[in-house]
Order: sequence, then C-alpha cells, then structure tokens
Amino acid sequence: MAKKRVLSGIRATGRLHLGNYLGAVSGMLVLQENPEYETFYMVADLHTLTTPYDPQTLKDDIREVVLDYLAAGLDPEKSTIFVQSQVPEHLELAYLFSTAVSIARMQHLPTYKDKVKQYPQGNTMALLYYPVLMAADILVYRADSVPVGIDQEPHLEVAREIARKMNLEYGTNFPEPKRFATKGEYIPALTGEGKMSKSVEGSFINLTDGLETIKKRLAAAPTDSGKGETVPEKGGVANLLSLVELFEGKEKREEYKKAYTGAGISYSELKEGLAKAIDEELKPIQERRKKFEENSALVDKILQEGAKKARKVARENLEETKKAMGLI
Ligand code: AQP
Repeated sequence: MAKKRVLSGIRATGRLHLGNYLGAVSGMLVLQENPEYETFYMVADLHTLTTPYDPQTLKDDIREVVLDYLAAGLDPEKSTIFVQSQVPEHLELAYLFSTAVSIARMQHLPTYKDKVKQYPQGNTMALLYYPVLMAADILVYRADSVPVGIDQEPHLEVAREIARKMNLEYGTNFPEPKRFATKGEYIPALTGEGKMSKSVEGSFINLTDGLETIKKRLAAAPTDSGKGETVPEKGGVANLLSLVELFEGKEKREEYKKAYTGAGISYSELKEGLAKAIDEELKPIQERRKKFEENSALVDKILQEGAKKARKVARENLEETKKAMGLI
C-alpha cells in the first residue's frame, strides 16, 4: 500500500524556540519514525518574505533552521529535508489554487489580521497569499498529515476548502489535510501575552540557549506575589505553570498550584528548577547541532538531495493538476 504523506515547514525568521519545537518539530519527529508515513520537511523561505526580513542574512537564517531541524533529530535517511524555494512547483500550484479561493476569505483569517497589526506597513499580496501557498506546499505532495501548532489550524481549513473545490471543479483527488497535534500545540510567551514567537523579543527560549541564557530569559518573565485565592489562568504565572507541566510533569504543576493557594510559591525556586529541566532536554539537541555545524558540506548535500527528491514528487502532482485544469 502507498505510504501516507506528511508535510511541514518553518519560516526562516530566526532560530527555533520551544514553541516551534514542541508544537511542530516534535510531531515531525513522531511521524518520521512511523513507517506508514513518507515525510517531507522544508524550510519555508518563501513564507519568510511575507514579513519584513533582511536579504543580506536570509541565507544564513535558512541555514540556522536546517541546523535546528537536524539537531532536533530530523534524519535525512528517513525524511526529505529541503528548502521551499528550491522546489518551484509549490509556486506554480499555488497560482492554480488561487483560482479556487476568494480575496474576502483570505482577508478574514485571524493570522492575516494579526500580522497586519504587527507590521502595518507590510500588508502585501504575499502576506494575503500565504495560506494559498501553504495549501500548495502540502497538496503538491498530496500530504494528508501536517504537524504544526494550533495557530496554523485556520490555514489548514483553507487547504481543505481548496482541496474540496479543486476536486469538485476539476475531478482532482487531493486529500483533505489534517493537523497532527502534539501536547505542546500552543506554547505561551514568557512575556505573559500571546504565543511564544520568534519575532517577539522576550517571548521565547531558543533550542540553542544554554543554562545561563535560559535562566536570564525566565528571570524576565512577569510573576506576582506568589500567593492568592485562585491560581491565575492567564498571564505570566499561568504561562510558567504550563512550561512546568511540559518540562517537569503534571505533578510538579499541581504542587505549585497547591503552594499558590497555601504557603505561597517562591518564583526564584520555580524558575531555577524549570531552567534546569529545560536545559536537560536541550543538551542532546545542542550536542547534535555541533556535529552538523562542523560539516557544512554534509548539510549542503542533504539539502540538494532533499530538493531533488521533493521535486520529483511535486512535478508529477503539478502535471496532473495542469492536465485536469485543461492546461496541458
Ligand atoms: N508558541 C507556539 N506554540 C506551538 N507551536 C508554535 N509554532 C510557532 N509558535 C508556536 C509552530 O511552529 C511552526 C513555525 O511556524 P512558522 O515559523 O512558519 O510561523 P510562526 O507560527 O509565525 O512562527 P513564529 O515562531 O511565531 O515566528 P514569527 O515570529 O516569525 O512569526 C508552526 O507549525 C507553528 O504552528
């Protein structure tokens, strides 16, 4: 039986953080190890252009994401690892898909509105087009499983709508892709507001951070007096407790919750314990990263082979779509 396909990607807007790791990469790793799936993982460099970026550093930024992928355990023997723009079939399919969605549908997406708020000068066609290109990223491989964080759900809904519309209008047989959820599908920001994000300073902990940096970042996270009648469900303290649960377990979180309504929490102790737990999880990732950092030729080869493999599959599916649409 043919294997099911998986696609995921991350923008080259900075080094990966715990949110990217727990929300997306950890799911990518699970599916990579499942022999029923064929996994395609890209650095979404074209999506990087949808918000302000520096052309001088883009190549390095792409390389950082590849290194983070390999460090986290993505394995070129098991997964096809590539850079999005090296498979131009994504763009061609995206144009064809753009005939199947309305402008109004795109304008109403929460992700679009948030980015326009974040970058009022950056309300470009590329930003509006993001979900259409994302649908093409996925469906050019006929992937039906997509390991991404919960913030991407509205985009997946668009991909499903496009698949349905294309199948109805042109008789194609695109699957309706579903999100592969992980237990870290939404990692909140250290700032106490919104999600951990590469572009929000003070919100994240990077996979490359050492213990001292982790401690410094946690030290800046807002807290309160450590005592009260009810444990906060939003804000800095709630976010710290979510991280405690993810890195130290549910029981530890319960202990802190009890302390909050009882004798009180010592945040310096909480942050110290949490920093150590995060550091323990990141150490093996950082060790693996070093090996790839020192072997740039190997990384080049992985990307070249990945693009070649991805293009072969993408080209076949694009051709079939063009035939169905009467272009060839
Ligand atoms: N806080 C998060 N919790 C869980 N998952 C998250 N992801 C991002 N933040 C969290 C997931 O990581 C992948 C990265 O997606 P992206 O880089 O393409 O876009 P993004 O969501 O815009 O990521 P960032 O880190 O917030 O970057 P900037 O600041 O550049 O926009 C996706 O699977 C996402 O769900």
